[in-house]
Order: sequence, then structure tokens, then C-alpha cells
Amino acid sequence: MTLCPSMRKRSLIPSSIESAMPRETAEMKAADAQTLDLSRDQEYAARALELAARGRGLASPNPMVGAVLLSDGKVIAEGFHTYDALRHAEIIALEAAGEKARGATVYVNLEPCSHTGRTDPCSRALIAAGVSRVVAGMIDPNPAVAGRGLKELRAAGIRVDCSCTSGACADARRLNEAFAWWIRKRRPLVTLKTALTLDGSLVLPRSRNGNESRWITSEISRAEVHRMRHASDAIMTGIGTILADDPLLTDRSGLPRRRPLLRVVLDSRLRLSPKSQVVRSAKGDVLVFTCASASSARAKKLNALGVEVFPIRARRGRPDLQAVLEELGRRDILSVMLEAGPLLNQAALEADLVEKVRLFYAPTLVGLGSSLSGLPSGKRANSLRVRELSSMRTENFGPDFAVEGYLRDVYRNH
Ligand code: AOF
Ligand code: ZN
Repeated sequence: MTLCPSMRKRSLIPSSIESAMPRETAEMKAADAQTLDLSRDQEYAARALELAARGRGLASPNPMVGAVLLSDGKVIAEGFHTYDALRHAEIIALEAAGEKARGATVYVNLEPCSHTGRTDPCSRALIAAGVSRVVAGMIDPNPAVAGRGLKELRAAGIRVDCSCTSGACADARRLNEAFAWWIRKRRPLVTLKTALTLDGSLVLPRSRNGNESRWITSEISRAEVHRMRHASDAIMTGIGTILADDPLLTDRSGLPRRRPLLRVVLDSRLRLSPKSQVVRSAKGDVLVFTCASASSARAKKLNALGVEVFPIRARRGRPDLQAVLEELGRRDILSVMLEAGPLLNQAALEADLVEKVRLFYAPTLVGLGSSLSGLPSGKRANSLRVRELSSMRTENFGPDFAVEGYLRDVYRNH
């Protein structure tokens, strides 16, 4: 086995024995250097990702991108992208490094762009700065780039490595999955989130004294839900949930975001009350899709209160979900968190418009005899089908746990 230098330092082998070992061959040294290179690459690729994630809530509708410039084994500059500051991560780092960028290695979680968007191509800036190597976390899924950035860098004689070649791009891909989906499909990635008792109930029985919490999951889980809301561009629910719970549906994570979380309500017959919490707190961040008239007195009243009422085509008497998502995509909404009741959840699943689910389970039971709670029985249940989740993960949140999984491979054909 070849020990990498850092491991050897911590080696428990007494130095007398070590010195009696055969001398290192050139081959072993080369392997050592490679291991060192690899662990260094991993370290700075992870740092680039960490920087990128600082753009959460601030980069959309652009991807989250972080860049690290390394010269003589030292970090000489860093940067991350936010949409309003315009400049791309690499440019921020290059400008901070100045002349020192010559010969540097650049770690960036997304392939540098090669196109002129709101800014000039990063590929050209990296070539002009004379960097010697670029390590990219993944190919840019934007069809305007899609490999051209790396190709240009290579053509200019820069050594280019992409983590996707070694299959080490899972974290980079996960961070920008919503961008990757939206930039190709032009509709947002939908994550269905719900809280459940361990036996799968979405509702708690009414409390006897009225003092019991109406929450299924703990405060720790609910704080995580606010982090999810922070990471989303929009939250979507149905009028049934508004009428039943009168929720606020805001992002109360306290974390910075460049656009308010868009609160989307599907309301076929426009039953939304001007007195609801959503409407009373509206500041141009509430969008109601309805199959009813958008010029009725109710609609006008809602408009006056800062709510946008958008007429949408109906499908079986309800807002057509595909059309809703297309409209959201046109509005640069990359991600939607579906926090709805069983009917809308089911409709979205049936229409195959849910990419990801995150289920929060509380360690409680309401009765193992019931199933599919909340869903009408009979005919409707016949249309249900079993869906398999992939890339499952579980995480603990205080007494609860969350299960996450994908119904679709967001990066298929990529
Ligand atoms: C990079 N570095 O930091 C980001 C990149 O309109 P623009 O000029 O902001 O370009 C947006 C596109 O550039 C975006 O769709 C994605 O393809 C890429 N984002 N690229 O090299 C960055 N944010
Ligand atoms: Zn760029």
C-alpha cells in the first residue's frame, strides 16, 4: 500500500523500522504525488462548493457557483456568484488575484461559461489571465455552454479536469439540480414536502382540550422546512389548505434572499378570502392561479391587496398543473416546494410533475388501521400507482426524521 505523505506523518511505525524499509521507488513517489493531488483537488473542490452555496437565495435564476484560485499550494483568491452583483464567481476571484492568477489552478463547481450573457465569457477571462489548470465540478447544463467552456480552455492549452469524468460530481450536481432542470425544461423542479405521523397520517385528530399543538412534527423539523423554503423560489399550495389552516407560507429562515418567496395558490373557483393571512401579508409575492374570471369583483379586490390573479386553463375543472408550472418557469422560478394537502399532492404525482419528495416523519401514531388518509376512497384510489424513489437519504431532525428521494433523474441524458 502506498501511504500518502500526510498519512505517513501520522504513521505508528517506529522511525527505526521505517528507515530500514526499502527506499521509495520513483514509481511510489509518483503515486504519492498523485494521491496528494487528488486529496488537494477534493479539498478545494469542496471549498468551491461551500462558497457556491453562499449564493443560495441570491443566485437564482442563475446557478450557484463558487471559485477558488490556488497558487503554490496556497489559496490566493475566492469568489461566489450572486445574481444582482452580476459578475461570475471566476471573475470575482480573478479580479481579487490580479497578476497572481498567472499559473494558478482554478477550482470551480460549474464549468466556466463560454457565452456572452449579461457578462462576457469566463472561459476567455481565464485564458487571458494565464491560469494553468481548471478543475470543474460538473458540465454547465445550460445548452448555451454544455461543454464548450471546457473545450475552449483545453484548446488554449489549459489543463482541464472535470469531476464528472471520475463520477465525483454528485454534490455539485445536487447543489444546482433546480437550475439544471429549469434551464433545459423551462419549468421548475418540484419538491413535494409533507409532514406525517409514522403511520402515514397527514392530519392529527382534533385535540380534546384544544391546547395541543396542531403540528405533526417538532420545531427542529419545522426550522428545516424554513431552510427548504429559503432554498426555493416558490411555494405552492391549494385553496383547501388555505381554507383549512390559514397558513402564512413565508420563508422565516432569516436567511438573505434576492426575491421574496413567491407564494402560489391554486384556486379553481377563486375562493381565496381577502381576510386570509396570505392575502393580508401580500406584497406582490402572492400569485393565484384560477379557472374563474380574473376580472370579477373578488379578483379586483385581491389585486388591490397586492395579489396577482392569473387565469389558467382548466383540466378536469382544476388549474392545469403543467400550464401552471410553465407559467412559473417563464417567471424565472427554478424551484417549487409543494406544501399542499392530499388532493393536490396526488394530482401533481398523477400528472408526473413531482421530481423529488421530502417526507418528515414524527414518532407518533394515530391508528394503524387507516390508509391513504385524506384521499377519497373508491374510484380515485384505483388510479393510484406505486412509484419508486431513487437516491434515498434519511436525516434526523430532533425526534423526527426526514426521508428524501427522487421520482425522476433530473440529469438524465446529461
Ligand atoms: C460561470 N460562472 O458564476 C455562473 C455561471 O446572464 P449571465 O451572464 O449571468 O450568465 C448566466 C449563465 O452563465 C447561466 O445560465 C449559466 O449557464 C452560467 N452561470 N457561469 O462561469 C458563474 N453563475
Ligand atoms: Zn461565467
